[in-house]
Amino acid sequence: MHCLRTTVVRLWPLTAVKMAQSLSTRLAVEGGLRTFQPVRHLNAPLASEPFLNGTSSNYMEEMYYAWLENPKSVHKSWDTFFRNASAGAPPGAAYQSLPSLSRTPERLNSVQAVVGTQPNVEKLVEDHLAVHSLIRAYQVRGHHIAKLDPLDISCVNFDDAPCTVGFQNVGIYGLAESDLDKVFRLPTTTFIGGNESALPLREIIHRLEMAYCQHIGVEFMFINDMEQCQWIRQKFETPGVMQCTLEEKRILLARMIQSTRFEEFLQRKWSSEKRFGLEGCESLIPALKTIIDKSSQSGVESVIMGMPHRGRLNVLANVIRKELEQIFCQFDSKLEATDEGSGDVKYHLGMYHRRMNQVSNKYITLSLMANPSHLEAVDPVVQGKTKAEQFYCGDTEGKRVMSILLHGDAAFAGQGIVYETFHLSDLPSYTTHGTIHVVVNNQIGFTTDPRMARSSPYPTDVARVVNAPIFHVNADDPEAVMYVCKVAAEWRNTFHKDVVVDLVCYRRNGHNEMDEPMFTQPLMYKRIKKQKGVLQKYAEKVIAEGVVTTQEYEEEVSRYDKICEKAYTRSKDEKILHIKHWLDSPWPGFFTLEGQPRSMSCPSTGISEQELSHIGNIAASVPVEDFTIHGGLSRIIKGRANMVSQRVCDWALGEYMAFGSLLKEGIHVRLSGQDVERGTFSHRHHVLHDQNVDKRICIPMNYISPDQAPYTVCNSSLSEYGVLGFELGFAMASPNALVLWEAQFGDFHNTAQCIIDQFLSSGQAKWVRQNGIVLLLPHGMEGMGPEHSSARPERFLQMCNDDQDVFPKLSEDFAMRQLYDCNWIVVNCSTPANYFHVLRRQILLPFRKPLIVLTPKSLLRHPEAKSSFDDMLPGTHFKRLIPDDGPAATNPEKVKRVIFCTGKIYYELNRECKNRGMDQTIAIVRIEQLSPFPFDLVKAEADRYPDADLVWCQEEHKNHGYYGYVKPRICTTVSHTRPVWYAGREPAAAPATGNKHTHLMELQCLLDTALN
Ligand SMILES: Cc1ncc(C[n+]2csc(CCOP(=O)(O)OP(=O)(O)O)c2C)c(N)n1
Ligand SMILES: [Mg+2]
Repeated sequence: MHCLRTTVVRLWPLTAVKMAQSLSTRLAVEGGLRTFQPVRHLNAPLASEPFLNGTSSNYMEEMYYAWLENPKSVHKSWDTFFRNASAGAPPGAAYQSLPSLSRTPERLNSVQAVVGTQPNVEKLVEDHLAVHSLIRAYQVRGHHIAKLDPLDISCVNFDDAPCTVGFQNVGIYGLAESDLDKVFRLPTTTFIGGNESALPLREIIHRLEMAYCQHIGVEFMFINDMEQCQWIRQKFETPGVMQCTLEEKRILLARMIQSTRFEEFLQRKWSSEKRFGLEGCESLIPALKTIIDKSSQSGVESVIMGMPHRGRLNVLANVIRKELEQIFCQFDSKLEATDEGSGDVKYHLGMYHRRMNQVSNKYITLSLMANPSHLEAVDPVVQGKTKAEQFYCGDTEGKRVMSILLHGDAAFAGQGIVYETFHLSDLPSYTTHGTIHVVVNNQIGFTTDPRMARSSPYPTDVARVVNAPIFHVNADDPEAVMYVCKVAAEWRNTFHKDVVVDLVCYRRNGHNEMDEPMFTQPLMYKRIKKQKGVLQKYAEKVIAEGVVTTQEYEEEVSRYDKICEKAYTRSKDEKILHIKHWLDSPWPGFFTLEGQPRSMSCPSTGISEQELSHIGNIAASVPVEDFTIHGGLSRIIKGRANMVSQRVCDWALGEYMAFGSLLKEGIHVRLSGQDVERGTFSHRHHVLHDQNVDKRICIPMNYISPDQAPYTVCNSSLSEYGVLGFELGFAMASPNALVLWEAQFGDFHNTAQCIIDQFLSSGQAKWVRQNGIVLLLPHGMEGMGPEHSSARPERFLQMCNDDQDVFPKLSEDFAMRQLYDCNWIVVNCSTPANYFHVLRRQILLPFRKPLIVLTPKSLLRHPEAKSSFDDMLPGTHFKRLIPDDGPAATNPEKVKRVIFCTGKIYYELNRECKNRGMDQTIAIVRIEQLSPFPFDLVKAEADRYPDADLVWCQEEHKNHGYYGYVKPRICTTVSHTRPVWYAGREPAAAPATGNKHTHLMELQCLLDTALN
């Protein structure tokens, strides 16, 4: 049963012993790094220093770290103390009072001027230390006692002892009530004084409570950068800094009206429809608008947003400003969509809109990315798209394009992708230079309360890993919300780092409007029923303040209601639904005005001899002077030069040719993934490292031609979900870039399964949005054990949308039509030339489809897996199927068996077949493009050998690999007139054996079956 929880407020300073313990640990850890030896263990001795007590230890810690940085930055007395302490002085002996501290007449006079007649200097120092400690305690833990929860049932549970703060409890800090009216000098680490450098203790406490313990709770003291901490202190401590102007209040009220009345309107018109309303967090709308206004004022021209279900329609209507009738007609289930594809529910669709920002008077483009139900999955996609837009407009510092991510409290804490996305935030090839995160913290996730949903006190703690400040705010105080949003936007604009706004609110209805929350949260919902709406509360406040009159307020309400009513009437006239109108990433110019491809053909993907040798020579060179490469690499480069002179390519060189030629044609190429720069298998070496100069690198691919497009190759963080999502987002921004993500080994793609299922395979069907991303999945059964062997092609093939039972109508443009109709392309190339062609085809196609390439491991160095330049010249193209080109093909009537296969097994089959002298009677046919299935070419092969057995051979186990996909399609091709036999491993649970010997036995056995 849900029970009301009260925040246990805690502002304990650390006790002296605790402090000493922590300090001693840190000294021990850091001592080695900072080279002062021997490390003194300060545990007991520190606690017994005459002047140290609980109240001064925080202060001492500050002094200590300052001293470590620069001994001159602290007073001489501290310098002496820390020197003595670290040199091992016995307890009580480290401290030496200095003449300057106690005896200088001027100093004494100035101190006495502050505190009046102070007979005891030691007491004076102690009291100041206590006050400084108190100030710091508010800065660190003021948010523990801020009134953040509109319902006052917050579940935030800090594992500290309970503590009372306020005037009556200063004793905890070693101060007496009689000290309240004494004046204390303020440290430079606070701004509560405004223009004053000293204040009475009573006023100090009052101001700290105003800054840190009202409706805003600021978490920032974990930030390592002192300048950033000071910046935040200034933003929240400066007296009067949070006050709004009359104009701001009026705008805020109008926005609160829009937000609230929009939900009410939907509720009135469609009371039984799910919409995941915003009731209980209506201030989200003014919050986002404030962030956008502020950012636009500072020069941001494009904002890319990602958000979950809650309040999405409201954001579309009132933030992005989608036409209301377009939103309303989505509620009409009878409206038919004109566009291809299966569409999506209204609270998943995206949107793109450019408009004038009224506050900044500048144009701004807002886009909300379409997303699946899978919470937080859109986060990296938004970041990738943002990065791409920054890249294309040369915005290297994130000043013109930015992202905003919205989150639910349960999802933010629970979904690992949040963490994975945060870890991209500061990486050079992935940073978007600061994201503003807004959490709709309604203190519940569906039916689960936070006590059961997370182990951290706040749902936002994950953001601490990247030193992002976190502003918690009571969402029932719209002015406080406004203020933190303003600061968040300024923070992003100043430091270009992530920041989190935690809107602590509630959810007035159930999870959706049909859901009964009282089943599971009875007390919470009894409280919510009594809770006055935030608009009503705010309207009463501003009317009482005289900001607006009741009449003005009511007029504004009815004005907005009328806008909704009119749009509702117009929505009735809509006859058809255009999913295209909900496109989040249009590609102007790429399609016709009707959204169709400009042609249905693909030119030859070959390139000229001259170009092949030029790119080959670049691949075989170090194009900068005085650059020492590793000896092993010199050999590789020499090998490349040899290949170029012999007019052949291996796999890496084929890839080089594809990338280099596209770059030369002005197509940006971006290759990202774990260790892609060198290549997991040490074959690629796209980034050369000077062996003598640290961090000096050279990327020869950027030296192909002076007017080429830039090449980006980037080793990524060790995340598949995050990085694949990011690259998918990058590929979304423009059709004129080849964006590739490579898995370290193909099977690791499954930790990114959500991106594959929800975006790649089904994205176009749901959101009429194409994407040309390429997935490179190294794989192959080579006795490396159950992992690293299979890229799980069966998973990709199972999701292909072509019909296994229908032999398609063949036409001249059959191959293109098939590609146009498919949801993605799956290939397994057996030659470098074919790999080269398929990569180039990706760009030369007049439309975009995701391309899944099952790439090889052993073929990277296989002497036979080489291609002649002849196969890459103008007029050549990607081969969907490679027929047998040996003796079998010359005399097809002699052929007894046709073995269809794909990828590396071809080389094993071919060798074995030749060794056994069976190449006259057995034809081996490679299916290079598995999906869409080359029905036409397979039919031609089957017809060529009419009397032959048909066999599918694969190295994977029977329930894995390609068999399940290929067999029914071959059967359909031959109209079920001939059986398709299987040669491969037996069904198994694991993708491969862990035993090398067994592996070889299995291989021999499958080759025997195939050839026997
Ligand atoms: C990855 C994922 N798992 C489960 C769900 C099912 N689900 C939908 S909403 C929801 C609760 C979300 O809670 P919260 O993030 O706090 O957002 P709120 O609905 O409270 O705004 C859950 C579990 C989902 N959509 N996505
Ligand atoms: Mg929630």
